[in-house]
Amino acid sequence: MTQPDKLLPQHIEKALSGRTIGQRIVYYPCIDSTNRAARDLALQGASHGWVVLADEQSAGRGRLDRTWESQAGEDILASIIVCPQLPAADSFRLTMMASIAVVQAIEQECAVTCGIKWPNDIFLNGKKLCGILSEGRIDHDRLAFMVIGIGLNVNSSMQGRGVLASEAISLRDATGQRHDRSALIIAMLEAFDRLYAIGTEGTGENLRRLWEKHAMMLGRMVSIHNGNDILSGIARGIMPDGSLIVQEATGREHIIVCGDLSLRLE
Ligand code: BT5
Repeated sequence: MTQPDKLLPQHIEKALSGRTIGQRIVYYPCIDSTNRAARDLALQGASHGWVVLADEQSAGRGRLDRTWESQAGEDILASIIVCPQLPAADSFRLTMMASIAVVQAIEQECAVTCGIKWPNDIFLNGKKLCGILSEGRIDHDRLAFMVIGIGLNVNSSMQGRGVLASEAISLRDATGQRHDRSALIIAMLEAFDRLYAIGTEGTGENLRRLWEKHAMMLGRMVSIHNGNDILSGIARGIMPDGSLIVQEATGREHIIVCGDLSLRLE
């Protein structure tokens, strides 16, 4: 593929027919943020499984009001609406499902292996390829709905884009080829649909194990930066609620709750 590919929402919807996730695709050529649009749709009663897609975002968001940058018509900007029957404490499972779905779709469609970096990033060749932003509404300690936003760099290039040039990567940067965004979206939503069934049952242990299988930092030295505090140790695993287990050189284990932290691989 040498030309920019067009996103074809009806084609995507058709390919996903019979599945819950992706049963309805709401497409915008340009929007401020697919997460914002999906949240408004959910508040207006959109059903579980609806997906918002855009070719361009004018105000793409990361966590803590950070900015998500993308190039018009080149990347994947998607937000999945789900209404899980889960306690709010289990919300991290949705981020896990999305992370694994992205890794599996890229492996299937592009034959590229990437890894999950706790808590919400997908990395390739040591650089950030994809970010996930899960936001939702809680009613009486249960999740009323969640919006899972996925920003995946596909055919854009990071060259000449300031700090992104050294810290971020696209599939095209890594492979030298353009990739079919619609095929990737279909594979990703199919995987999310499968993982949703696994991840919403029981304690979510099977999902946790799958996540750990793709996690790039387990068994490696990491440092956790929280303001001026730095904790260094080996990442040992993840708790069912998404907290990271880090073991210091003394053998003492710390449970790191996902928040305004940054994790670096040493
Ligand atoms: C994230 O936040 O990584 C979550 C990003 C989620 C974006 C999607 S796009 C569809 C949906 N609609 C939205 O409005 N958002 C979601 P965080 O962990 O806070 O990382 C944000 C940081 O990643 C920024 O401060 C930059 O340093 C970096 N960044 C920005 N754009 C990037 C890109 N295209 N590729 C890699 N890194 C990027």
